[in-house]
Amino acid sequence: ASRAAFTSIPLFHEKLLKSNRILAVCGAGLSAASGLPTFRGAGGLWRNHNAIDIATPEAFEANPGLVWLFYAYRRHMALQAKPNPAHYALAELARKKSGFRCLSQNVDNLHVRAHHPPAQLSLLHGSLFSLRCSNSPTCKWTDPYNTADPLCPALSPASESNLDPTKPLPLLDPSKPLAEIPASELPHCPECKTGLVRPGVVWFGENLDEKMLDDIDAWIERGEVDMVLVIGTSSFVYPAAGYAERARTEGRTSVVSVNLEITGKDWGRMREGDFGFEGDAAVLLPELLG
Ligand code: BJW
Repeated sequence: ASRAAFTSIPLFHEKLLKSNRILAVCGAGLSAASGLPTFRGAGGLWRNHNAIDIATPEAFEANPGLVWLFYAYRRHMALQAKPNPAHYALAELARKKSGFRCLSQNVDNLHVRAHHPPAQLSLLHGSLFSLRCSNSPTCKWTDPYNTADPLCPALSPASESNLDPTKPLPLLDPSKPLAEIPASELPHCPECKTGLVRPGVVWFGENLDEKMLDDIDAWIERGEVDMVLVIGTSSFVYPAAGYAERARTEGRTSVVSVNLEITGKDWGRMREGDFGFEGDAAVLLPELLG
């Protein structure tokens, strides 16, 4: 197939019209237009730390104060951010197509705030606004929805941030020392009293929710998938990165990439019936799904 066929909006609309079993796999690029930075590439640095290195159980173990400041900052930013037209377009698609299911790696709660039907949404990597005990699974304490900002007095420097990139903030200036927060000043589990409270997100090496994964597997195995939308993700991180190929049935499933940047390698991997739309998901999705 030619590049013209891969990028044809009329051909995409023709396929979408005939599709009901649709899977979307979303990543940080979906929320970029809401002002929230992605992990890899520009914006993937927080102070002089690589965001990826902070998103680990080892980092939390070594310096929970630093990791909490990062998450407190992300909670604060996500609370200020608003869902963008791409989140609304996906929520609308869910209402139009009963067979649509959205898997999102994003933890910013913007799908929920765009009223995405919950039964058609799986938050693969958890949520910034759920809390659990770092002794889990031994200690079962969780707080499924907590938007306190700041979460505790020691984390208040993170709540002075704003979405205006023209106003650099002391917290984000790597030349300004970061307050060292002792573990004693961080919230502790109200149940076991010994564990630190931690964000309810999934870090590298941690398991995703088993029931959710079983549920996704069952959905994929239930029947052939008409279309997989891969939106704003670098597709580096598993299991999310594997779902497009897992759900593909040769000759039936269209895999559709929506990304600010589609590489030569990505184009090279496309098969007949696939699509690639390069640009801001917040602009493209309303046009594609509307
Ligand atoms: C735009 C845009 C615009 C920008 N419009 N587009 C199989 C093989 C190899 C390794 C593994 C494997 N299975 C599991 C592993 C290990 C590991 C893994 O995948 N490692 C890889 C690095 C290879 N996976 C895990 O550990 C997972 N656990 C697991 O599988 O448990 C079982 C197991 C463990 C160990 C071994 C084997 C099995 C857990 C993964 C958890 C990931 N956690 C994080 C942090 C979450 C909390 C938080 O948010 O802080 O999740 S890391 C980070 O990466 C975050 C993201 O959700 C995730 C994905 O990033 P995403 O969303 O793709 O963002 P970016 O920045 O990478 O890309 C943005 C994209 O948007 C770019 O393409 C831009 O071009 C684009 N873009 N602006 C459209 N406006």
